[in-house]
Amino acid sequence: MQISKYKAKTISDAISMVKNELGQDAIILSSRKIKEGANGHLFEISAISSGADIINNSSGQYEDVKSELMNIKEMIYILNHSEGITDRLIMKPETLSIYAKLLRNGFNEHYARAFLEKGGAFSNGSSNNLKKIRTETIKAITEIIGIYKPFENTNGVQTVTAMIGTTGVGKTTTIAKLAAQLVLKSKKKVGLISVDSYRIGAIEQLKTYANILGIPCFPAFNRKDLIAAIKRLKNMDVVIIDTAGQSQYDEKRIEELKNIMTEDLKIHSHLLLNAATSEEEMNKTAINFSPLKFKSYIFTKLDESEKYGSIINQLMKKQLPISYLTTGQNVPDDIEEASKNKIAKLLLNKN
Ligand SMILES: Nc1nc2c(ncn2[C@@H]2O[C@H](COP(=O)(O)OP(=O)(O)OP(=O)(O)O)[C@@H](O)[C@H]2O)c(=O)[nH]1
Ligand SMILES: [Mg+2]
Repeated sequence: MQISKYKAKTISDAISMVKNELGQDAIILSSRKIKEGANGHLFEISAISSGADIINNSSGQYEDVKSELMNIKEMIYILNHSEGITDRLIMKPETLSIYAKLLRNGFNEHYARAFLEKGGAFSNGSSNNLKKIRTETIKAITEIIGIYKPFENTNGVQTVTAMIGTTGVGKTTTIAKLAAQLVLKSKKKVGLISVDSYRIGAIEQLKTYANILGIPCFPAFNRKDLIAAIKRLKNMDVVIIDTAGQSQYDEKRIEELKNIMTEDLKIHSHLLLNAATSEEEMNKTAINFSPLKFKSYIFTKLDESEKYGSIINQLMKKQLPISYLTTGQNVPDDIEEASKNKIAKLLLNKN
């Protein structure tokens, strides 16, 4: 195995030299900053070509070495895509590993950098305090997470909420979970309304849950029906309105829903977003549903998502509190009240 060393004024130049000589798949073994007299600092990289026979199958440590190499390869990829902060990242391995974790978890690159910056990762003299950088970065992330509890401390005032969101995001299932918990655990009187003028039989799914719980459930096809239904449920502590799934691109239908759930009815809407959807799609959904002035986000299907950075990306674009997280198809168990701790854990548990 031939280890080659490359020196250059910047890390990017040194990486380019490695690639030119050893190929795109070269493996970087180490990097360091060295002092070079009057010329100032230089970076030195030790590397080998990817074909080098450094893995001895019979050593018993094959898997460890392989996974280490995968990590290094990923780090090189990240460094190559970190224009502007490559030098700073490579000199602080701990910072690089937090950065990699955030990117792997779906954080938008710019936000990941901003959080690291806020965590003091790039300020002078902080290199000796890497644990602090990690703690401060996590703090910077959790600071932007707000929590909303739609059904807490209503002091006898009726809460009327509506679940809105795209088709199939989990509105009806989430309402069933919430209604069950409110009825069974919090001993609240709950009534349901289905506002769905598009699908014949749309109310059946909701009614099935309502029947199991022994709570009232009414359909409403227009504003007049809705007002009448709310009136019939005036003795309930909580009214939850299910809405027809809208395509996030169908602005006309979102406008129609706005004309049914008019502002004077003081309905608190909550937008459900599938945690697995792309950053762009999620944001487009939030923008297009914004005429309904929703009060919080509910992130659904966390169990189907491998990345949770999208939650933070969305908060960075439109900052609103989070009320619930849903984690599976089981009614009523697969729902959790949102909490900063829970979300921070989700975000940083990735290897
Ligand atoms: N894996 C998983 N599936 C879920 C979750 N929440 C809902 N679902 C499933 O997603 C599918 C659609 O759920 P619904 O509650 O009918 O969705 P909806 O938003 O009411 O759909 P429309 O009324 O058609 O707009 C069902 O199969 C649910 O069981 C969740 O947290 N995780
Ligand atoms: Mg539904």
